[in-house]
Amino acid sequence: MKLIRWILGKIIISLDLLTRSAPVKRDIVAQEKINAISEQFKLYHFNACPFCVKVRRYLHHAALNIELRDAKNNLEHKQTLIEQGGRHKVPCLRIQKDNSHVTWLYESKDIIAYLDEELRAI
Ligand SMILES: N[C@@H](CCC(=O)N[C@@H](CS)C(=O)NCC(=O)O)C(=O)O
Repeated sequence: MKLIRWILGKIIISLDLLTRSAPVKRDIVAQEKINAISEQFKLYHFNACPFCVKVRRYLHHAALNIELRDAKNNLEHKQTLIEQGGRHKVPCLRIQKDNSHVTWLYESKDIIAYLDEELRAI
């Protein structure tokens, strides 16, 4: 079972890398603005989780440079996600705007919709 999961994980990661679309191109000023906004977000993920792949593909295409935090192999990130997010479930987006309180957003579909809305509002 573990081996099958490992093989499936490798297939998912390879397919993702082989079929990624090119990132959108922005002028430097616009991209720097997006980079600054991206610092408000951290994506807790597992490398081979298909839902995480979906979100990472979106980030790649939208050229959103959001820090990825491995919540499987990095025990500190795993613990933080469980204690502060409330569940050891990925993907999960940690949102902290202007030193305000932290929000944890689960569900790949909701994360993409939220970030899309953020981009639209810029
Ligand atoms: N509907 C969720 C599914 C996420 C999901 O099932 N993630 C798995 C890893 S691939 C997970 O974290 N499972 C642990 C759990 O559900 O507690 C989404 O689209 O984000």
